[in-house]
Amino acid sequence: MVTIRGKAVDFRDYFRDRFSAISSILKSRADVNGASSASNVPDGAKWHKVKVIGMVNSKREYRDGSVSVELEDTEGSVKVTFRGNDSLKRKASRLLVDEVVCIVGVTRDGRSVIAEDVIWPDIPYMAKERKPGSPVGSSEHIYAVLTSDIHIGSKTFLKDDFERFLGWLRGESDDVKLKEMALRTKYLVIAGDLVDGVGIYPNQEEELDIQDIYEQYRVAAEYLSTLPERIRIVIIPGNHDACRPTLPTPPIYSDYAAPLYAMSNVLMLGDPSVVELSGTTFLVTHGRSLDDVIPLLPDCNFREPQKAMVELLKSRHIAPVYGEKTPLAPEPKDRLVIDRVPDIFLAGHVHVEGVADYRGVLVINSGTWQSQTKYQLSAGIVPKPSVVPVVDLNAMRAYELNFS
Ligand code: D5M
Ligand code: FE
Ligand code: ZN
Repeated sequence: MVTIRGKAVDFRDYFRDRFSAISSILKSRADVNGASSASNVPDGAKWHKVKVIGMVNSKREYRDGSVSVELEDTEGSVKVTFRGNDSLKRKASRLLVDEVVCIVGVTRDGRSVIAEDVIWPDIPYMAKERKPGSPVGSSEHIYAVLTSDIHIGSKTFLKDDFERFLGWLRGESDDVKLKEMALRTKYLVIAGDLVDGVGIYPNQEEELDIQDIYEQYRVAAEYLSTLPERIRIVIIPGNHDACRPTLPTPPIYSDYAAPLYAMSNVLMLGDPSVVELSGTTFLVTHGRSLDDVIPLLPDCNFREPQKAMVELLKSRHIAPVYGEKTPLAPEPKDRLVIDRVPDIFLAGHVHVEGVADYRGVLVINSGTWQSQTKYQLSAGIVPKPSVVPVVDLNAMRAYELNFS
């Protein structure tokens, strides 16, 4: 059990670990070779080229489109200015405070740098022909069904659609192809917000069909118990689940979700989790930080959350921005760093299903089983419910099934 005091010194150590972990990832890139750290940029008699690794401490965007950034390491900082062409300014506006990057530019005094390029840690290209989990030449296709944000207990939980989905998973489809997929499904991964919870936001009780959190988990377990035991179910918490609110989040508390813990085919994990299923590596998170990063990232929006997830992969961090809506626990090791590149990166939370392929990684947002809530209506958020991504783990191909 890790106890977090949450004092300033804990946050200092937490950010030091983040800096060192992501610096290492950056340094493994050939194009970052020879980079210095923000506090020891070499000076000289003339302007000369430098590469500087640092954490973005602050960022200012000016009316003329130029951007200045303070880049720091554990010992000091350097000021970086972006001027000039649009492509460079776009890169500057993509920079997130608290992320760790390498700036390529020129300097004379070693304390201020004129930027020419930004290198994000990013992920390498993954070999396309790899077929995780399948013996060579095998035609035995295995499927993983990915979902999240079921919100059992909410008045807006789409019970009929969800029951239709469970029926399909039990193999009750008339369609031969769909039935075959269901029968070959080995895994169901639920990326948080299994239930709607209690007391998550003011006056939530008015929008609840089931007022008791124990009852919500009992109903959840009852639904999942109708599935064949051969389907292994992996569940991580979301912000509506009975759990501590900070990231990383431990598994849903066992005293609230006892009926789920009692199921032999259910695996309760934390957020984030890396889990290997039939040779395929899944990185699963609920995706709360998407609320923070989507408004900050150029070209990202709430209708295509998979795009912002790709940016998280480029930043190699689950929640790069600190101090917004996503509370972080300052553990000694930053477990939100995306250390190992997964085959599948799964999140939910935004309630919009979407799939992208980024450098061979399947990037998937698993949508929801909840129709538009009052809050979402007032905020102009339009969910895309009852659509489920199903991945053929041999072909690494995603299908989107609609149960509405
Ligand atoms: O969040 C579902 C989506 O709706 C997610 O993008 C956040 C947004 N949302 C929902 N309720 C709120 C409130 N009260 N404030 C801000 N944003 C909100 P979920 O985790 O299912 O509630
Ligand atoms: Fe949700
Ligand atoms: Zn959520």
